[in-house]
Amino acid sequence: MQANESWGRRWSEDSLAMARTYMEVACRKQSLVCLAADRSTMAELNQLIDEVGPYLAALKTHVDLVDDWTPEAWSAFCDKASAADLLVFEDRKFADIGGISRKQMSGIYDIRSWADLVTAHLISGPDIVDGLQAGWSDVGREGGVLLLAQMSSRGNLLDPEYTAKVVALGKSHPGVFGFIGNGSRPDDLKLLRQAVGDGKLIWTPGVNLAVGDGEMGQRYGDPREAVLAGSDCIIVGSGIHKSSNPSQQAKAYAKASWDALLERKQK
Ligand code: S5P
Repeated sequence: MQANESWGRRWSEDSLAMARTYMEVACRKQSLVCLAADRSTMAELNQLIDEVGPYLAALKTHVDLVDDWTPEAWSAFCDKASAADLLVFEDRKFADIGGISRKQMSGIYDIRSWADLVTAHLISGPDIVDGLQAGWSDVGREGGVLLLAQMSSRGNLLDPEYTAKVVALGKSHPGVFGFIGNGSRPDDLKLLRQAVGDGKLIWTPGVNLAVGDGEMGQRYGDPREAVLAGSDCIIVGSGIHKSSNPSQQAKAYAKASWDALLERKQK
């Protein structure tokens, strides 16, 4: 199925190249799943791609939690992700002023050279998006920024007023790929989608086929409900990588998310 058919208004109203790239990958893979690859060794990370790569559209990393990280091993890992037709998303949650964020895209991890997407808080103001985009431009690459509009963890400080400001500033910014919303609360997510409109994507962590509470204050909602409420990508971590059968689980998340997109399209 063509991306414009599956994604409807989201496809026609979104103008960021990386957003369309994502929508196309999701169609090829028939999956709206981004795996939160929260593993701390290169061997485990590579194993995850081997096991579940076919069922994912993107891979979310926390590069700074890898114990045996080397530039060479990381580069091979990114090549492997690319061969598996996956976008690479570094969940760095940048939050500093624009100029420093630009520099933080380089440094030892050199995120600008391999990440297609990064997360940022907008607490320091909208220049952070320009800083991150400048980071990619510095190496002749393009990428997209996902702004944290909501969080899934209990007690977080991103209240509705803050969310509304992030959405208002982010939805008209050309460097913004979309927003992180809370997948554990479909009603909140529907409101977020109304505020965002169709021109930007919403990606949601806090999603698990087993709904309820996770570790250390994490909360979970159902993948289908999240997509029907307006999520364009479900970010799933432990639901896949801590399962006794990761590939079977990844397949189940892919099916739930893709079927929900097709169901949403009918509405
Ligand atoms: O609000 C948030 C934002 C993010 S990006 N809540 C989150 O849990 N995340 C990330 O999603 C978090 O950093 C982790 O990598 C993933 C959720 O993992 P899980 O194991 O709880 O599914």
